[in-house]
Amino acid sequence: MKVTVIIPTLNEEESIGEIVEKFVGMGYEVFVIDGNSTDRTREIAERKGAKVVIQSGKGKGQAVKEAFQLVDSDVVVLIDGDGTYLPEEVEKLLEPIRRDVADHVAGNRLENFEKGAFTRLNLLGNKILNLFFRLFYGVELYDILTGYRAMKREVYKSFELEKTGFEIEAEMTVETIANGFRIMEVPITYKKRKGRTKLRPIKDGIRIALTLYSLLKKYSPGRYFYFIGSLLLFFGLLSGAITVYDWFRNITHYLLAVLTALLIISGLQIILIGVISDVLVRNYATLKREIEDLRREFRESKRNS
Ligand SMILES: Nc1nc2c(ncn2[C@@H]2O[C@H](COP(=O)(O)OP(=O)(O)OP(=O)(O)O)[C@@H](O)[C@H]2O)c(=O)[nH]1
Ligand SMILES: [Mg+2]
Repeated sequence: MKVTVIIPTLNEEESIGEIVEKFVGMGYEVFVIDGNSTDRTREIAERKGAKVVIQSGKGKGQAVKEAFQLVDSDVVVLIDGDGTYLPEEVEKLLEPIRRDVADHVAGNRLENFEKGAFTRLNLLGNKILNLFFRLFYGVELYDILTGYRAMKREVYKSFELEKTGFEIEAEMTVETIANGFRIMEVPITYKKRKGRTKLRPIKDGIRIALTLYSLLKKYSPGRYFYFIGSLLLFFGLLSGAITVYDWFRNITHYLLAVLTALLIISGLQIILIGVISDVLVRNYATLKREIEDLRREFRESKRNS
């Protein structure tokens, strides 16, 4: 199993050296994708034995996406270059993949983090976004925004990533489950960052929340449509109640009656669209998963014969 460690960096000279050194020491290939750092990040990474490429665009998301195109290993490990994650814990992420119980393993930071690793705002933001994710997606994950994960080739090559910034973590999580792959979390250590943060908590937090809602269309369009449909239905029933109530009092609302019909009919139709698209998406995910299984069996039987 060939493993490549991908590290997106932007001005991380204080921490990048140690991370690259440790992974190279363990025998892994290291690929640093840099966002045009103005400090010594690239120089240090190269000296410690990493392959360094400057990303063609902007943002962590764009960098990760580009790295996935340039790398073609059986497994990639993605880790931030700020010294918050421990290279020596990489086996924890790789072990479920080796045992073939998961296709994507995410390091959960929220169980065991060093004091000061999260600001109060970041911790709260993470908890809210994860809760939002569990409610809307119905998948039991507790740290969807972690920066330490391992993925099989099938998974990272299947991504159709669109976001260029810090929404990328949410996008990778959703794409994995939408494509029918098995994702699991393992607890990892999370330390206080060296160097300066690139995250703007409020702005990026809102972007991540909007991304999670819009991606729902892809994973479970049903839930996306139920929300809008129920809203129309609610107002339709409300105006209907007023119309009928007044009709008994000998007041007739012609316009309101038309509006009621429109709201109720379109609300119900949108909900129905939701039901249909849910069925379609679910079947598609199952189909994709089965094709993957077949492909794997085929490859294995070819290898054995
Ligand atoms: N290539 C590239 N890397 C980036 C860019 N922005 C951030 N990064 C890297 O992505 C990783 C995560 O960024 P951080 O600033 O640590 O964001 P965070 O982990 O969400 O926030 P903190 O809790 O402050 O650490 C770090 O290794 C950054 O250097 C970018 O535009 N391009
Ligand atoms: Mg960080």
